[in-house]
Amino acid sequence: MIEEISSINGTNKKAAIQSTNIEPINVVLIGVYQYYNASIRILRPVIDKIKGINAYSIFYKKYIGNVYNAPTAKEEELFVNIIKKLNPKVIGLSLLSPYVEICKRLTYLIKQNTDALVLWGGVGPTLEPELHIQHEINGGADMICVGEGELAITQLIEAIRDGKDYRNIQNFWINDGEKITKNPMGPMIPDLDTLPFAEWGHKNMFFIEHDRVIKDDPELENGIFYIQTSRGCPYSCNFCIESTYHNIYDGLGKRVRRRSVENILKELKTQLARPGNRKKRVDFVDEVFGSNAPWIDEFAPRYKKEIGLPFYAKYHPKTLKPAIIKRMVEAGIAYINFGLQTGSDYIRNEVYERPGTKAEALTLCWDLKKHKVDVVYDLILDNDFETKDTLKECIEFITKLPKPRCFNISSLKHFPGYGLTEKAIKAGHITREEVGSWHDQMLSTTTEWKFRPRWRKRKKTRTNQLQRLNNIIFLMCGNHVEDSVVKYAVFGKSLGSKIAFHYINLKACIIGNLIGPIRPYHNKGFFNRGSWNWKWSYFLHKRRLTAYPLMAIKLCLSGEFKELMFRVNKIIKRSFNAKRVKPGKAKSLDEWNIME
Ligand code: B12
Ligand code: SF4
Repeated sequence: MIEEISSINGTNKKAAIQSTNIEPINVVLIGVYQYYNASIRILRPVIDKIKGINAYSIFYKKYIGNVYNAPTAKEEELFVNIIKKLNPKVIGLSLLSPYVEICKRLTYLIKQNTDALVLWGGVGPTLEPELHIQHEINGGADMICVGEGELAITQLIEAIRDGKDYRNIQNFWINDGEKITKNPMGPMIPDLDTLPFAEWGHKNMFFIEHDRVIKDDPELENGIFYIQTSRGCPYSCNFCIESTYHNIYDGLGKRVRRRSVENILKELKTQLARPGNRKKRVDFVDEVFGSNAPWIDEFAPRYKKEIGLPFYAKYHPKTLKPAIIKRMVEAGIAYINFGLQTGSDYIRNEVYERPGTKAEALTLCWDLKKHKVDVVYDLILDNDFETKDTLKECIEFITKLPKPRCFNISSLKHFPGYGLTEKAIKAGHITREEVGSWHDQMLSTTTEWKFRPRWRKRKKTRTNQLQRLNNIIFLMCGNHVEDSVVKYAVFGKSLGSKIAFHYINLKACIIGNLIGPIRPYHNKGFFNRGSWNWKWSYFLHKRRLTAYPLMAIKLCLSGEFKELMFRVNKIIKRSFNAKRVKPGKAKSLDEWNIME
């Protein structure tokens, strides 16, 4: 079946259309709140290669960490204008669990303004198909795709083009208003090399944000090149989607699939050879980067020689064996990211069902220090299963980590259907209704995603004392307090310790509120030292008018004049070329239950 996709990819569409005089059919794919969006960037070229089809993609608003930027009336108007103009026969939306209300609204606008068949696909429908197929939930979408979409959508579009019945295509569920047809899932794509590369800067792309539409792909201006070299993860931590995917995809093929080194390098070379290329680093967004010996033995020397850019990769601590670290260093890794997630073996093994011990993690961290590899650790706070003892264990554990320490701290989020969510419901920490609330999901994956210290407990942290310990961990992870002070405050029994404890808790709350959540950056260069980068990036984000001149001074001092010119040019272009539109009022999150 994969050969079918490859053969489709190989056809010369334009020539084929001319020879058969087919009137091209337009298809639109929509990704919400993410300009990178791997699924849309891969699915559009898959569809576009089908004979007689013109595929377009709309990136409806971009994702900014910890900010919720609701669509404005103007943005909706721009969206409607595009779809009316393209008049597509099929429109596909890709969504994560939190974006149901946004997609429901878009579906409503599509149905009001076109006759297109509307499909929903992505993580949300794959996790909870029974819910997403309902018209009350999806605002009238006709079909959902459960699981991987490349083959299913190819077959669907071909059937529609040829006027054939499309109701029995694997992976699709159909709601025709009277009955729901549920087709079984087909096998996963065994060989990822057969897929097209994620595409950047195609003329059929539209980006909607800040009350305007942009046609030039903003991702091309980004200095980092994102690339996915695999799908799936061998582990099954119960706070992660992989724990559910192992069940959903059971029996449908090998879950972890990795592209060949040749195929990955080819994609990188193609992108880096683009005129005006600005990529200075590569970010491998795989859940767990390659650790298979023959693969890494080929990847490391070839990447160094043929690409040579510093890169980031994510691992599970268990997969980071000394031989792999050596290879990664050879290849030129800029930093490795992996999850410590907790400092307690009980929380890791029993609550998160994640293998490994803190002793192993410490050995690994010191090994990486020996190899001079920068690391960003992931840590989960606001976990409703933590106790005073487990949080104290975590504090002690952090003090043992090599310095400088760089953390990425999240606030635990219970996604529908995940193993940990079921555990939390059973333990009475959260109700099924709270998990199912799209409104809360949107909040918890935007403004509430990163941990922020709080003066008073939240429902998740249960007691004020647990909240304070969480706050103090935040302060340590942001490098705002000496370990000796924390040890004295947390483990001491004296009155002085108690005072110190409340003092550092207060400091965490003030810093957290003034500077915002921790932004993880490695520690090189003047502005990137310790907590400096965190403050600097938040400042940049919040106070642009002051930040721009400061950034210009920084670039002048470091002699990056070309970069300075590029940025000045970009700001001028953005300000003067933007169509002057009256800004539409953004809806508040509470207004998102809307169908009129
Ligand atoms: C890489 C990644 C990122 C990247 C890029 C995200 C992106 N949208 O491309 C970055 C770092 C930016 C990121 C950010 C976030 N992420 Co993320 N991310 C991932 C990761 C590891 C892989 C996603 C991916 O690219 N997969 C490869 C693509 C090709 O697969 P796919 O998206 O599933 O699409 C296939 C099918 O679903 C289907 N399909 C998809 N769309 C459509 C549409 C149609 C019409 C059809 C027919 C089919 C179809 O076909 C596709 C190809 O086969 C996943 C984990 C995972 N295994 O999914 C988490 C994951 C998606 N992320 C998650 C979260 C929570 C986030 C954030 C909200 C975190 C945050 N607050 O910062 C943001 C949200 C950003 C956003 N708005 O998209 C959660 C989502 C949970 C949920 N239940 O919804 C996941 C599942 C991880 C987890 N915690 O379990 N993420
Ligand atoms: S190792 Fe990472 S990607 Fe894999 S299951 Fe655990 S959290 Fe998810």
